[in-house]
Amino acid sequence: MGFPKDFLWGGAVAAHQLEGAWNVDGRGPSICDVLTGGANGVAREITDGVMEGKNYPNHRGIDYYHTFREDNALFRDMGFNCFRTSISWSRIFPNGDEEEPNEAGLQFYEELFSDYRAKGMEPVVTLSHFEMPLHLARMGGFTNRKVVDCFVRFATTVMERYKNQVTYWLTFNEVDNQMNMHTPIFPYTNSGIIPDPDASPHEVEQRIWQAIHNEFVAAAIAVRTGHEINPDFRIGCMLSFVPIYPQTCRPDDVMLAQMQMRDRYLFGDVYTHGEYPKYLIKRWEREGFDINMEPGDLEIIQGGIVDFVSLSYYMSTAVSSEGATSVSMEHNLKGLVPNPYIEATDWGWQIDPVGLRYSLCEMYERWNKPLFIVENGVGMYETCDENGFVADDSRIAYLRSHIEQVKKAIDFDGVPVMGYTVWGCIDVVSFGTGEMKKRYGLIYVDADDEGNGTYCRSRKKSSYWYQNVIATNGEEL
Ligand code: P53
Repeated sequence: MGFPKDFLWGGAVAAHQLEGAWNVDGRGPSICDVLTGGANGVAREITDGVMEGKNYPNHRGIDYYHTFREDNALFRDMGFNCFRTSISWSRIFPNGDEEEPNEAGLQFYEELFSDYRAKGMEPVVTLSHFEMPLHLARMGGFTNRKVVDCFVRFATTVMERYKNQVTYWLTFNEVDNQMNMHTPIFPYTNSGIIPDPDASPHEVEQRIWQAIHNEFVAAAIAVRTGHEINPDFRIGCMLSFVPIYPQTCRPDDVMLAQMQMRDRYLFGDVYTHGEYPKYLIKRWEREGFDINMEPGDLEIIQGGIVDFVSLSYYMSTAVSSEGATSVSMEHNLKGLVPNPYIEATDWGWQIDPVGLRYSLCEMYERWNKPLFIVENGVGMYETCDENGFVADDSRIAYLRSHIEQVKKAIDFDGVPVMGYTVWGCIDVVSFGTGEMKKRYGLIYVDADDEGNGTYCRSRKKSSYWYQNVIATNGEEL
């Protein structure tokens, strides 16, 4: 009963949100380096290159590039047995389309991964976490087929180089998140599409579908190549899982929720079944989308089935067929309504621990693959008390209630869950808003949105709580 003995417990981050050192040791600019800082309710701006006088929080991150040994010691002290981070593509291929990689970038991750191992943490590595070299985004991101070749070269290079250091790989972070990006909430899509104000909504959607197809091909090649490089590799996809509930039992509400869930399910359907689902093919035909596929693409997709499915889980949403106002800026789906049964964070993310168990059951019963929760956590405003301590009891309550539901999914429902990593286990730059003050960490970082502060680290109350959770393998919550 309870969590399996080899359960992976740890934390999760992404290169651009914590490394900083954006232009050192040969690194090229990534798309995240031209994103300004936003605020709660204020979208980030994407600028045409780095502009004088603007605030680019990802340039500094929390300087993990220089502090990783000390930070990793804190993670080890908490008892993490795994750690999820991503490789910054533009450290390895500064522009993305070079023939040869940047050795200094490869060297950095070699040192980083060996430090995790030395401290007892299994690295879990995302190949592309919301970023690509800026040059590739300017070429159209994944709408451009050449970017598939660049990605494959990047993926092959790093999987070859780290074949004895890394076993767990994830392809594209929250690949499904781009389905919400028809709205100008995110300044670009995670497939690297920079908005074009002259494009019609139909053209925008056409580009997104093309990028998605190209990413499916790229991911499938990475899965196949990875298994050739090391048959012990376990390679997964990564989905942002936000279940959509019908607001009422009105049949139209139920149907609407099912239709909107397809925008999430379609990714896992392709990654685990190796083919496009019928409902998607029908939709492309009906809505006049014409996806350019090269001969052999469908076979490639068929041959690249993932070993496991990883997910982020933060919240659930609800929809009404009568239409309503949006409850969450980041999830500006049609017909979204507030769920009166649950509370939301200051950023409007609706807290729903049961929704995590519901999601795990839905995903496993649909896809029949082991699941890995690689992000879960809560963003909050926080300040230190006079002793420099953050007593983050509400974060403990959030994590406890979610881990309880994971336990039920394992014990009661029989879902094979491989691991659980807390998002932003150390305070990092928020992806959505660029803020430092939207904090997820179990470790506090003394820095503000403008980059002022000592950047000193200190453990919050939740870090001691989580340490005990790991030490008891989830028995004491
Ligand atoms: P931030 C929206 C909805 C769900 C997950 O997000 C999301 C987003 C993006 O805003 O992204 C993931 O920092 C993502 C991380 C991100 C984290 O959730 O906007 O994989 O990079 O930081 C939390 O509060």
